Amino acid sequence: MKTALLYPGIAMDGFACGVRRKTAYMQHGLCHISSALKKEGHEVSLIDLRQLFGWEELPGLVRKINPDIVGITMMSVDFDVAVKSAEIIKNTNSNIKVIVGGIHPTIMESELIGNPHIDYIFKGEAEITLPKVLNDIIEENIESKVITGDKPDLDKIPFVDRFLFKTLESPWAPCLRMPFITSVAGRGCIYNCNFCQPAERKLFGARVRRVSPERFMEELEFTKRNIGLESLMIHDDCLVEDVKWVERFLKLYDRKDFRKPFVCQARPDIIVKNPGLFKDMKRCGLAMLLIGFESGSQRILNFLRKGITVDENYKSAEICKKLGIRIFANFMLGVPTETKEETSQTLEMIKKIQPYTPSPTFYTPFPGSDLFEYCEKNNLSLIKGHTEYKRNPTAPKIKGIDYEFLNKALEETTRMSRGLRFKRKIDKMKVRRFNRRLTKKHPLPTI
Ligand code: B12
Repeated sequence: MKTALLYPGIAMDGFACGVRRKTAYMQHGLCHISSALKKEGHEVSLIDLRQLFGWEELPGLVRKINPDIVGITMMSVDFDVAVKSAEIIKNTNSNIKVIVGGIHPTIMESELIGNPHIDYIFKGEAEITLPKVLNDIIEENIESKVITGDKPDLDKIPFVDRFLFKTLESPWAPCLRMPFITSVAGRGCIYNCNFCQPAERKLFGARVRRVSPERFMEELEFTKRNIGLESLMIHDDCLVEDVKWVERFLKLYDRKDFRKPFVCQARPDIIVKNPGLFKDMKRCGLAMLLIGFESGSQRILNFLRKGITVDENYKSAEICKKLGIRIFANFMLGVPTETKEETSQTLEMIKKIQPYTPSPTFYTPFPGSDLFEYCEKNNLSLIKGHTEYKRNPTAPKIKGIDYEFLNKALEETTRMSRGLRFKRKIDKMKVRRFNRRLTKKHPLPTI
């Protein structure tokens, strides 16, 4: 069977953003589906809207690929683009079956069920179930419009298909070198923050499943051999939650030919409880941690069910500074019920922590989360359409929040981060020099 997988991905930066290499992340969900389908002998192509210059290119591409089925992935922010893509595909060839999957269809089936251009809604993970039902979908042997996927054992599925997206991924931080790759070691999150859960539990289940450190390392070696690997981002929501997993991984990664700079996400409480682990990570290449500090107010942290304290925020930052680990600091401004005094406590925290990269965002109620339900129930949301489901601090999100005040707060954080501009500049220069030397010896691979 001929399958085309469609990555909508233009809601943030528009058409052609991938051509300009502004955003060149691969989408791991589609890439896993690709390898699972190829293993069963199906032909798989990609339609990456980020590589197109406008909607007018889509029908021609669909005709050229001439697939039996198109699978579209979607986050909430992708909704409009995904739905429009489905309509164009059906108008181009009404025989093509259109199936949507990913986080948004899993949690918001009701928004898609009546759409005449969508044949099937896929909920949950696809590697096991989609290859099994593909023929039945095409032959219209499935009665229900909704299909639910079984959860795979991550050690038993093929490596993610890194060749599906035809571009190399772009390093987004000054301390990361080319070739840069992203990776996902596990699915699910044990924490219960109300700005995220229960959406992820609905998609991946209550328990976290992780690939074994051995298999993860095998995949990195395979990638290094076939694409090259000079820096790595591990996307997991909270990789460091499983200390034993990380310790085993470090043992395997701590080799002269590896020890490449890597970044991952962490929680302040875990850093405070396990400083030794982070020391080892730093020795093995940890270049930067993306830390969810979220707020400088204990009341807001409790309101968010984050399960951390203001004190842990400060202590974890101190530990990272001592160890020489760069901090990419995530903060939320304008959480429902937040007062100006509480926002100021967050600003004070950014000022004191002096992160390498401060990343303050405007709290955004994402569908599928308990805080989204709270905003709906209390009529607090100012979000008018799906494309506004992004936390970039560009538009008001919550009623009762003074966004003029928040914008001033944002300006202040930019001023505050000037101190570290020099450090970022030096990193950039060093990495540029490294990339130049490397590409002289070995030109960057093409996929
Ligand atoms: C990596 C990541 C990113 C990366 C890369 C994004 C990318 N291109 O994939 C970056 C940093 C760029 C990013 C950006 C954003 N992200 Co993000 N991201 C993640 C993260 C941490 C991992 C995604 C992943 O790879 N998962 C592993 C793969 C294997 O799972 P999967 O993609 O869900 O795919 C499986 C199933 O869903 C299903 N499936 C998926 N697609 C399809 C399609 C078909 C046809 C079928 C049958 C099945 C199917 O099968 C797959 C295999 O089993 C998730 C959280 C998480 N743990 O999943 C958040 C998450 C998806 N992101 C989220 C958000 C909000 C965003 C942003 C909007 C944030 C912002 N700036 O405001 C942007 C939007 C970017 C855009 N679309 O342009 C939310 C989405 C919530 C929602 N309701 O939409 C999540 C869930 C985090 C959270 N809990 O809040 N993100």
